[in-house]
Amino acid sequence: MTDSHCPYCSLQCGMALSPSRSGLQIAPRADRNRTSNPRGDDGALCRKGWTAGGLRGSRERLTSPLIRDRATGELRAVDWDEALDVVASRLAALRAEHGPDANAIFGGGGLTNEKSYLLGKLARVALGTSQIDYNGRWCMSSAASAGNQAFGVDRGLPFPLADIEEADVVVLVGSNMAETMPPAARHLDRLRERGGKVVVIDPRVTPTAARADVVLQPVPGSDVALALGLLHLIDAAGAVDETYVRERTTGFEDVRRSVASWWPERVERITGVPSGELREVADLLAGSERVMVLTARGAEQHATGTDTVLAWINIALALGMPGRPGAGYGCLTGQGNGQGGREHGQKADQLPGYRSITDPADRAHVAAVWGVDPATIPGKGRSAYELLQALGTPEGPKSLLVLGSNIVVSAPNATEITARLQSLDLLVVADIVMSETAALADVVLPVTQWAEEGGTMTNLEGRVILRHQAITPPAGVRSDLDLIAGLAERLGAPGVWPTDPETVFEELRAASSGGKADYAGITYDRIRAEDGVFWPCPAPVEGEDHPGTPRLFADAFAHPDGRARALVVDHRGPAEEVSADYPVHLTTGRVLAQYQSGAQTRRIRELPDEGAFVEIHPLLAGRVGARDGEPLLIRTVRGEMKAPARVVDTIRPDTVFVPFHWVGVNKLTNDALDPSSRMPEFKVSACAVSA
Ligand SMILES: Nc1nc2c(c(=O)[nH]1)N[C@H]1C(S)=C(S)[C@@H](COP(=O)(O)OP(=O)(O)OC[C@H]3O[C@@H](n4cnc5c(=O)[nH]c(N)nc54)[C@H](O)[C@@H]3O)O[C@H]1N2
Ligand SMILES: Nc1nc2c(c(=O)[nH]1)N[C@H]1C(S)=C(S)[C@@H](COP(=O)(O)OP(=O)(O)OC[C@H]3O[C@@H](n4cnc5c(=O)[nH]c(N)nc54)[C@H](O)[C@@H]3O)O[C@H]1N2
Ligand code: SF4
Ligand SMILES: [Mo]
Repeated sequence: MTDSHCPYCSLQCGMALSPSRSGLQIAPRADRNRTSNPRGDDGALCRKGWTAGGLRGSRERLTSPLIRDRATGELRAVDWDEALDVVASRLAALRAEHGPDANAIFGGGGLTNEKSYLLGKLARVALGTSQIDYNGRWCMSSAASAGNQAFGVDRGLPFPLADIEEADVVVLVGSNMAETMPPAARHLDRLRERGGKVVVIDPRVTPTAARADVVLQPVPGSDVALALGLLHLIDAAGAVDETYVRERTTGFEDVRRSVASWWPERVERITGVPSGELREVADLLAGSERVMVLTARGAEQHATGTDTVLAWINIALALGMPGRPGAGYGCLTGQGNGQGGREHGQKADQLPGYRSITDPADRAHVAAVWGVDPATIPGKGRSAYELLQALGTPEGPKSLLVLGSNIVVSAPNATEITARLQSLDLLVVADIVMSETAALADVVLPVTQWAEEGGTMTNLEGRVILRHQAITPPAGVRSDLDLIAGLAERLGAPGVWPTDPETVFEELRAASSGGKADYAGITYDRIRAEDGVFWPCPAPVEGEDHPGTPRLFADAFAHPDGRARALVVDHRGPAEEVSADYPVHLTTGRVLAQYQSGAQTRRIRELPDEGAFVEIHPLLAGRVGARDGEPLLIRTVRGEMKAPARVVDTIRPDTVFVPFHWVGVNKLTNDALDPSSRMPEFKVSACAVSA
């Protein structure tokens, strides 16, 4: 039996793995050695976790590098040396011809900390390119931007997930936790058994909403107005914690003035939420000792996502919650390493440990660890969507190396982005299966998957955990670390390029030391002994280990003056308003049994693979002549798709919902970006629906 964690979402449920004749045996793993801060998974797994071994023996695994034959256009098997030689020489040639930014990298929030770190180093040291970003921009980047602005640091949850049970009220804004991290929803049930209340804000009555006490169903894209209206009522009720606001925040008086005109009837007109329901929630928040606000993608995946999160942080600050036990604000990050993957340098503007690529002292620190001159580290590059949009254009990169993302399915405005990928001189994809993106590549590199390698992940709570290798990989695959080091060496990069995860982690510790996400005090041994360590965890002082930091903000926020910033935001609404031609709101998201672009889960036989569908209310279905199970045509200005109708009365009559796990809906989604996080507006566009 080997200790590991699930290959999928940010809950990173504990697993015990053992090899079996059919492949891999998986069992949930109880929390060991733990008297405080138990893991958020409650010792359980969801359906995806239980069946994750299905890819082990699968014939769909890639087991040989492939190169596209220029004459026939077909992919043919080659050995690793040939594949890496070809990639390295073409990267070098593109650099020689067009400069270092001709080569670009796209990473993923599912990669281990070690891989994210080494990928960032590959870009800056081996390729000298500024052009690296990752799919985390699709995910929680608006919450990250808001957290940095308001609190001075971005750790999704500043407290362990099980703290939910200590709250009096938990507000879930755009989270369908019961389907997207099912074991975590048990904390909601226990909170309610204790008499606590759950509020869900979602245009759909989801399985999560079915477990709530109050459900608000705003029109997609109207969350800022809703939050402004709640703060208006909280202030009117005299429920602002004036001492907290005075001592622990700045800017609150401006915020207070800015919500003065957001009376409930105005909010009702914009959000469709009856003013009585808004008052009910405001009263609940105003009268509770411990309020916890949690946002997820429904709140964040908008061109106004950062503003929505800031507006909710203002509510939490007004009530005096951040830093109080069992209360505060947090973001439920999504991908397996959604937290760690955003800390160690695969972002366009970032160096390891949350260091800034534009800060001279940060550059000097990391350059010393890498053994290079700080002047050789490039500056800030393009954000994910802007990077993809620039591919193959005269000013843009000519090559892209993809690790850990299936762009063809998951990027917004996907038809245009797919055309950009096809226009490249060189597309290299490292994957475990032939994803829709790998199928377009010039070179495909087959890599190991989670149980076949080791490495650390940082879960949604900021808890750094360790996956151990449990089984031997199939012949012909190599780890991402091998691949990165193999390219770096062929490119003649300076410094060391270890391929053993623990050795890479030792270098990451040094690079992050003194940064905001400080991992210097975390070791593989400590993670093993403690079943996870929370960052920041600085290096030992006088031989004394730092305990790690499960809870932030008890005494101070991370801004130099220790205070949180209350920031004024205003309602702008969706980038694309409904019109006579496109009268319905289209929103997108997830179902329990599929994960992300589906590259992994659609290949697991035990999981239902029903294809995309359109959730539609009976009233709207009646108007367009749609019948349950029969095909519907959905169009936006960018594209169209057909999928069967699922007629349900749990969705607003002015909105349809389509899951994104199958190719289709992202041909329709809007690529309008949030001005500060550069997050695309996946969660609302204007569409036309016909039978
Ligand atoms: N089963 C499953 N679990 C997953 C994943 C998966 O693919 N499948 N992916 C993981 C990842 S990476 C992530 S990021 C998380 C995502 O986890 P969640 O954020 O919980 O998932 P979503 O379904 O994207 O969106 C949540 C809800 O937002 C609602 N919503 C849509 N528009 C709006 C709006 O304008 N305002 C509000 N308030 N709500 C709105 C949707 O109806 C939906 O129910 O899940 C993780 N877990
Ligand atoms: N319409 C719409 N679109 C969305 C969203 C939405 O809500 N609506 N959500 C967005 C969000 S939150 C996210 S996070 C993205 C996710 O979308 P993607 O970025 O496409 O993420 P995955 O589908 O997880 O793709 C990961 C790929 O990497 C491969 N892989 C897995 N592990 C490894 C590894 O260790 N190494 C390597 N090299 N490859 C590996 C998998 O097989 C898969 O092909 O989608 C976004 N797109
Ligand atoms: S909740 Fe997430 S981490 Fe846990 S088993 Fe399911 S997919 Fe895996
Ligand atoms: Mo995500």
